[in-house]
Amino acid sequence: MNRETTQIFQHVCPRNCPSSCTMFSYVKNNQIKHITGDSAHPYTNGKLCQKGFSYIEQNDHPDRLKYPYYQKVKGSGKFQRITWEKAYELITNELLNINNQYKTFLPLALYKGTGNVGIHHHVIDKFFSSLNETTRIIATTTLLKQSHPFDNMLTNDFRDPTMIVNASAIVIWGANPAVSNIHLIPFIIKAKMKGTKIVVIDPLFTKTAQLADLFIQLRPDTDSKLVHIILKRLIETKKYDDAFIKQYTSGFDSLAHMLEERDTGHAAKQCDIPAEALEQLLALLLDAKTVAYIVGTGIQKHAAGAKHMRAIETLAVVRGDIGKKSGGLFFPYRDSTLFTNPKANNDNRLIYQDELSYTSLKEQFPIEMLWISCGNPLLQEIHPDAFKKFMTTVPFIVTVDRFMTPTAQMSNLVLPTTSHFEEIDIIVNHWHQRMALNQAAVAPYFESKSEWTIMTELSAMLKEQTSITLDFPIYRSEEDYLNAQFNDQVLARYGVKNLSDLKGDSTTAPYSGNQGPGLKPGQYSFALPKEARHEQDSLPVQMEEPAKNYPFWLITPHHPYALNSQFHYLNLSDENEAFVGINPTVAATLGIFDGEIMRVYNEQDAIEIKAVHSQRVPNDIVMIYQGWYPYSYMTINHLISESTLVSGESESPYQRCAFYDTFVNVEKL
Ligand SMILES: Nc1nc2c(c(=O)[nH]1)N[C@H]1C(S)=C(S)[C@@H](COP(=O)(O)OP(=O)(O)OC[C@H]3O[C@@H](n4cnc5c(=O)[nH]c(N)nc54)[C@H](O)[C@@H]3O)O[C@H]1N2
Ligand SMILES: Nc1nc2c(c(=O)[nH]1)N[C@H]1C(S)=C(S)[C@@H](COP(=O)(O)OP(=O)(O)OC[C@H]3O[C@@H](n4cnc5c(=O)[nH]c(N)nc54)[C@H](O)[C@@H]3O)O[C@H]1N2
Ligand code: SF4
Ligand SMILES: [Mo]
Repeated sequence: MNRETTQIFQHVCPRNCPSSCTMFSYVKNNQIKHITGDSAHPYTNGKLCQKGFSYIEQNDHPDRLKYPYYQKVKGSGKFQRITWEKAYELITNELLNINNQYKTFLPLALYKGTGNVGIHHHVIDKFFSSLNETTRIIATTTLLKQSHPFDNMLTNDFRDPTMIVNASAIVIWGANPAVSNIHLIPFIIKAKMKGTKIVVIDPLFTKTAQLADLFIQLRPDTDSKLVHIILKRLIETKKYDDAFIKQYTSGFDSLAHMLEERDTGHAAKQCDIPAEALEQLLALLLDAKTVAYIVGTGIQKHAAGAKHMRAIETLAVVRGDIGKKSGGLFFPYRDSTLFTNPKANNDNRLIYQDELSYTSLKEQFPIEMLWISCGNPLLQEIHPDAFKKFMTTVPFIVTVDRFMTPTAQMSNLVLPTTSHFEEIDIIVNHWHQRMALNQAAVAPYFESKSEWTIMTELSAMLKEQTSITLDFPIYRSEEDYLNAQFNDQVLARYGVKNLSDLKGDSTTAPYSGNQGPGLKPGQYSFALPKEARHEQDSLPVQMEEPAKNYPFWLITPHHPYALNSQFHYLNLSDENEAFVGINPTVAATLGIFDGEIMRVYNEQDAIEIKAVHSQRVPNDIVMIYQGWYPYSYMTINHLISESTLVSGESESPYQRCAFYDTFVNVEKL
C-alpha cells in the first residue's frame, strides 16, 4: 500500500443514536479503505458498533441508488432513470401548478424523518420555509425525546459519563442500552465493579437486564403504579429528602394525601411484580444515598407515557436525587432550536401523521405534492397502511434517500443522496452533548447529490425560470452554507463560531452551559400546571390493557444490529431474519414449535413469521424487533395500532407515540 496517498478524514455517524461516534476514514484513490473510531472521544472511546464498522459495505452496497428515478404511477415499479435536469423540471412544474392554482404553498407538504440527524439536513426545512407557508406532517417519533409534556423535565446530561460511577444505585428504566446505547455499558460495568447496585425495570428480560443486580419485570404500562407504591412507602417511612423538598418544591402535602388514599396492594397486582423483588426494590430505594435514573423511550411508547415519565421525575425529586453530582434523571435531550431559524414560519399548517387517516384535508387545501426526506414512514410509522392510503391521494411525491425503500417505491420521483462520507455536516449529540464536524472524504456515489446541493440547484432553477418568490439563500459551497448556520446561541453554548473552530485539535466541542438542571427554591410543583392536569394520575389518560380477542402485548423494540429501518439488508447477524419471540410455555400450550412459522394478527393486519421460543418474553407478551426485513418480506408496523385516544383529542404528544399499546393474538398455522 502506498501510504503517501492515503488521506484521513473525520466523520460522525449521523444516525439517530445516543453515541454519535466520531470515526476516521482512510481514503485512497477516492475509495474508503478502512474506518476506525476516535479513541480520544470521552464517551465512545474509539469503539464503533457493527453498523459503524460496516459503513464501507453500506456505502458501496449494490442496492444503493445511483440515479434519479421517475414513475408515473406510484407503486407500479415502472421506474425510469431520468436526469437531474428532468427531475428539477418535474418538481418545478408541480410547484408552479400549486402556485398558480392556490396562490399559497399549503398544498405542498414535508415529511422529515430521523434517518440523518445532521444540521446539513435542516436544509430541506429551510427550503420549505423560504416558500412561506407550507404543510408539515409531523412524524410520530419526532415527538419522542425532543420534548417533554411539561417542557421542563429535570433532565441531566451525560457530558461527563464518569459521574454515574459514584451513584449508589443506577435504575435503567424502559431502556435497553446494551442494544440501543452500547457505549453506556462500560460505565455501568465500572459502576457495578465499584459497588453501585444496577436495577433494570422492563417487561422483557433484555440484554441489559443480564447486567442487573435486581431485575424488575413489570407488566407494560404500569410504571406509574410502581412509582406510587415506592412513593407511598418512602413517605410512610419518612425516607424522603425533607430538606430538599422544603427548599425546592411546593404541593408535597397534597401528593402525600393523594398517596394515602392509594390501594398499593391493588397497584402491586397490576404491576405483576413478584413480592420479593418488589421488597428488594423498596429496600434499595428507601436507603440508597444517590440514585441515577436512565430513562428510555420504551416508557413513552404508551399512551400513558407522559404520566409514567412524570411519576419517575416525582420519585427523583422526592428522594432528592435531582441536582446531585452522580444522580438524577438522564434522558436524551435534543435542543432542536439551536440551529433553526428563529423566524421559522408560523403560518405553516401542521398535521400529525396519525391525523392523515381521518382529517378531511379537502376541507382546507388538499395536498398536491409531498416531499419525504430522511424518513421511511411506510415501515416506521404507526399504522403505515393509513399513510400509504394517504400517499395514493397525493398526485406527486418526491422521496430523497439512498435506497429504494418501500416508501420510495410509493413515490413518483426518487432522488439519490450522498452519505456522510460524501458531504459536510455538523452533528449535535442529544446524549453526551458534543458537537462535531463531519468531513467529506470521497466523491458522491454515482449521480447522488447532497441535500444541500439538491435544494440549492432547485432554488436556482425556480429563481431563474419561474415567478415563484422564495428567499432560499444561494451559497457557493456546502461549507459556506454550513458556516452561515452558526449563531450567537451556538457560540454561547458550545463556544463554536464556525466550521474552522471544529477543525482544531479537539475533535468535539462539549456543550458549555450549566451541568444538569438547577432548581430554584420552590420551583418544582408536585401539582401540575392547569393545562396539563389531564395527564395527572388516573384522569382521562387510560392505561391500555389486552382484551380477550387480542390477549398479548406486541412489544417491538429496537434491533441490536439495525438502526430503525437502516442496515437490516446488510445481514449483520443471524437475527436479521424477522422472528417473533414467544414464551415457551405459551408456545407449548398452542402447539407452536421453536422455528415454526406462526401467525400473529389483530384487527389491522396479520403476518406469518418464524417463532422463537424465548424465556426473555413473559407469557402475556410477544416480541418482534421493529425495522425493515427486506429478505423476510414483511412489515411489522402494519400491526401497530393507532391509539384510540389520539383521534384529534390528544393534548400530549406522547399519546400519539403509543407504538407499544398494540395487542395481538397468535396461532399455529
Ligand atoms: N414498531 C416500532 N416502530 C418504531 C419504533 C419502535 O420502537 N417500534 N421506534 C420509532 C422510533 S423511536 C424512530 S426514531 C423511528 C425511526 O424511523 P425513521 O425516522 O423513518 O428513521 P430511519 O428508519 O432510521 O431512516 C429513514 C430513512 O432515512 C434514510 N436516510 C438515511 N440518511 C439519509 C440522508 O442523509 N438523507 C436522506 N434524505 N435520507 C436518509 C434511510 O435510508 C431510511 O430509508 O421509528 C419508529 N418506529
Ligand atoms: N441498535 C440500535 N440502537 C438504537 C436504535 C436502533 O434501532 N438499534 N434506535 C435509536 C433510537 S431512534 C432510539 S429512540 C433509541 C431507543 O432505545 P430505547 O430507549 O432503549 O427504546 P426501546 O427499544 O423502544 O425500548 C426499551 C425497552 O423498553 C421496554 N418497555 C416497553 N414497554 C415498557 C413499559 O411499559 N415499561 C417499562 N419499564 N419498559 C418498557 C422494552 O421492553 C425495551 O426493552 O435507540 C437508539 N439506538
Ligand atoms: S449507530 Fe450509534 S453506536 Fe453505531 S456507529 Fe453510529 S453512532 Fe456509533
Ligand atoms: Mo427514536
